[in-house]
Amino acid sequence: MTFPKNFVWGTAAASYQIEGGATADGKGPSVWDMLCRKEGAVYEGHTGDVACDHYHRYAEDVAILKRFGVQAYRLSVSWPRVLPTGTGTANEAGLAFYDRLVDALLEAGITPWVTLFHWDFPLELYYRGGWLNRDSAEWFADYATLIGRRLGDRVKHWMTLNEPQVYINSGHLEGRHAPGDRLAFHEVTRAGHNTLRAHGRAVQALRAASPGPCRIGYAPASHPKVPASNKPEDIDAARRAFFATTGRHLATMSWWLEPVFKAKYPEDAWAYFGRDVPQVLPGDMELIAQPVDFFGVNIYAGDRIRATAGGGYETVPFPPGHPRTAFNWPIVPEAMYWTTRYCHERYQKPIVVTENGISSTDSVALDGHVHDPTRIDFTQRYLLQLERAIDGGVPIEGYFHWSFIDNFEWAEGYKQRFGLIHCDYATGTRTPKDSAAWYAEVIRTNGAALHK
Ligand code: IFM
Repeated sequence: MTFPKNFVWGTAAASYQIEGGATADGKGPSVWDMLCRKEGAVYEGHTGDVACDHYHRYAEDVAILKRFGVQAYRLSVSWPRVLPTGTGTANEAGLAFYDRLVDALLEAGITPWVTLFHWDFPLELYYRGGWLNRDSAEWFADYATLIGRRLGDRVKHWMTLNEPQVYINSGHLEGRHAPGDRLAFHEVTRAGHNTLRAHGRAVQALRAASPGPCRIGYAPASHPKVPASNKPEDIDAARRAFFATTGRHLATMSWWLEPVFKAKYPEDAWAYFGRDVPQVLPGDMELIAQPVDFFGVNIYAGDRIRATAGGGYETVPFPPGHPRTAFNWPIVPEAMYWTTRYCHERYQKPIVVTENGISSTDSVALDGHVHDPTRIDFTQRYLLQLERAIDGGVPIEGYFHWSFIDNFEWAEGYKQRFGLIHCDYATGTRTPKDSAAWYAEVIRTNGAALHK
């Protein structure tokens, strides 16, 4: 009943969601800077222009992470901050910011885990076709080389892409996320293929640029499916549902996992998408399937699945009043157990939970504190299920709570608060929530506090 001795306890955030400094020191615009200016695209017209002003307040933020005993911090680099037009001449001031941040973390005894791409795609490259352009893989490789060379002496943990499901599907098919497009489906699969090629090229580039050994992973979203009962047929039904293709979209798991871990697209999707599948040139699948060291997975909500007569399965609706987050996502702690288990069974990679957390309607109370019992309860339940997976033999190396601090929740603006630390966006004041102290105790006891 214990987490392994070297288990990594972390928190996570991403550049556009917290940094602000949208035009500071030569930063170029990203597709999110563009989308935020489009009327109606983001809740109440919010933007990431200032966000938590982490660009200027990073030292204070690192001090807070240290105070709560956080062992590792997952950050992302803003591509247009370091390469304002996406390629070509680097912006020294932007690179210097990540130097300072990484140095401050190391100085505080916190291991930086760096994601290369968490959705802030350079606007200039979007005008050159974005992910639809086959050259995007080379643009991304050059960016990866730049960052690997600059930070690789100090950063040993990398992730290439965060949740391609979301920026490709919501950004290019549904138009809800940047760049806000509603493309034909064959174009969406092309964009997806190129971003997967970019992942492969980035793995190669990071390995080549890194001065010593490093660990490289990938952080897709998950759409957890949990069995409605412990009956073997329901467990198998949930497994099949988890890996299945169910619609003409790319918000699935297998489309993003099979190429990376098995060098092929899933057969069911390939057959179903028909003429809309991407053109795969010789060498593409080998490139996409560059060996990675860990499988990062982001876990939030989930569906309950049961087997039906005749070998099918169906989703079991939640009963009325089932607990939900402020985002209205159902709370399904078993998602942690089944997702990590199904992913490990199939791909046999060490797993890191690169995101997990809850949005709630937190505010500073009269007593000056932020009381967020639902976050504590949510995290405790999910972590107990993670421990159950570890006990069951799944090699899980770490857990990153999303998020370190309240931040810009994409199309939802600042409405959703996911942080362990409350941010007053008008003043920038940081107030640790009750959950931050609770999580500190979980970290300090290597998970034993979960049983109190
Ligand atoms: O805030 C996002 C994050 O950027 C990607 N994963 C899900 C989080 C919560 O929606």
